[in-house]
Amino acid sequence: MKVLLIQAYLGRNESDGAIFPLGLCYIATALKKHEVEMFDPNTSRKPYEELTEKIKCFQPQAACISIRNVDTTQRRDIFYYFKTIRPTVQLIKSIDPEIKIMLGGAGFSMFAEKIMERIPEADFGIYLEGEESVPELLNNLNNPENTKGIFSRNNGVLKFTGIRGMPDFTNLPIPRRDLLDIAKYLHPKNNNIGIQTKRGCALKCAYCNYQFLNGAVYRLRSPGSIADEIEYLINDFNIRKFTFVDSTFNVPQRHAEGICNEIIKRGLDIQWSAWFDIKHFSEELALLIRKAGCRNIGFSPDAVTDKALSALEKGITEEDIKKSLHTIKKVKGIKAGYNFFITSPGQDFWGFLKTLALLFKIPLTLMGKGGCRLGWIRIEPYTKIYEIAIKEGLIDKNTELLPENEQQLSMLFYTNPSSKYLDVIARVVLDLVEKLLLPTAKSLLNSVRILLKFRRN
Ligand code: B12
Ligand code: SF4
Repeated sequence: MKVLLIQAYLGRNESDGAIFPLGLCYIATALKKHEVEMFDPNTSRKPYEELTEKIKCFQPQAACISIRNVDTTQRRDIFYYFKTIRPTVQLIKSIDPEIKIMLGGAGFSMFAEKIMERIPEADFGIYLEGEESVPELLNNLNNPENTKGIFSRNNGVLKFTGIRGMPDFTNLPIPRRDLLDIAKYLHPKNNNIGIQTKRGCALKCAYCNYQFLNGAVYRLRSPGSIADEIEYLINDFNIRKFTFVDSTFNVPQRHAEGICNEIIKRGLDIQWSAWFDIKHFSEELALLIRKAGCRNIGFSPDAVTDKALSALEKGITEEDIKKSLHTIKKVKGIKAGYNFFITSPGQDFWGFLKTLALLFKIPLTLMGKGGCRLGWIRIEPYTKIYEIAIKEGLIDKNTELLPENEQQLSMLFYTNPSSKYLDVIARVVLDLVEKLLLPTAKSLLNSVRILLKFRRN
């Protein structure tokens, strides 16, 4: 069967560049018995026109749309990606109503039933990881009830065949990357090509639904197969920069060490970034990852005070954050970005001030080796923060977490009810810092640099 795999159109150009659709690469690899092509509107100048052309030319019998993000999750950059999905589905059906349309992806699974209701033109929805369910469904298109993990319609009535177990990730083949022009995803600053070394996360941060998406038990790939995948990217595409897209790269720590040792043993000349858990971060590990090519680390301590850290169930302390800063400062060649929430459960006035101070403290401590981003928690389904927000009266059980528009989306960010005024102050301060102070500091620094250069000459 001819199958067209489509990455959902985000509806705008992201300054961080388009993300290479790793999920679709896994699906494409699982469809080895089918004729598969891929299309990413996010790298085209005329997304809908080019999609139309692709469909007319390839004439697929099935189209799989990967809904990775539904929105930005950023309160200061509210944008609702989801609004492009129904027009895309309608466009495909208008070209050929016989094409069977399947929706899937992390963003889809979080709101599966609602999305199927809001897009009645979609034939099927595939819940969670799709490597086993998609090929099985394609073989049973007339009897979808035989495939677990599927939303389908029977005389217009939506049916769900029930949750299926997660695929055996450890033994999945290396995902193919040859169906799109990978060069379009190269970005001067970001590593938009991903490699996945594990699925699942055993940590339980209160705002995160990773356990719903990929389970609470780690499914690990062997260091050898990770290194093979890196060699495939180098040899076939000359890609030497990428991100490990795992929940956290360094948990379990032995696995991370094994991967680094394998990279070093094979002498792979690469540069990569990854998310790291602060608790399991040490100077020895920092030295090892640097030797293996790590250049950028993402940390998500999310809160500063022990009270807020404990309310977010982070399993770390303020002391752990300080230690990590010290390590990054000491180990040359690695940069780190820290993410925090302005207001979270357990946040008080003191914590709020400390959080704002980090905007300056982290860049100054790391002296050009990193920075800090402050944001708000987007209340997502299958999280503890959803329950907390209901308990605190911020939302109620009937609040729709898949909003209709950006206005409704703006109401889905967590703010601590005991410190609402801090929220307003934070937004003003952040605007001031990002729009005025930081640009001024940067241009001042540049002027000083130019002046020094001029004097030297
Ligand atoms: C790594 C990651 C990133 C990295 C990506 C780096 C890279 N080079 O790839 C970075 C940090 C850049 C990033 C950025 C963003 N991300 Co992000 N990211 C993730 C994360 C942790 C993993 C994604 C991944 O690669 N998974 C590995 C692949 C193999 O899995 P997969 O894509 O889910 O695909 C599987 C299934 O979903 C399914 N499937 C996928 N597509 C399809 C299609 C069909 C038809 C079928 C049947 C099945 C199917 O099968 C696949 C194989 O099992 C997820 C969380 C998660 N656990 O999924 C968030 C996540 C996808 N991101 C999210 C968000 C919001 C963003 C940003 C918008 C944040 C921001 N404002 O900057 C941006 C958007 C960037 C963009 N242009 O798309 C949200 C989306 C939810 C939402 N509310 O919209 C998630 C779910 C996290 C969360 N819970 O909030 N992200
Ligand atoms: S935020 Fe990261 S570490 Fe915490 S549960 Fe989610 S994936 Fe795991």
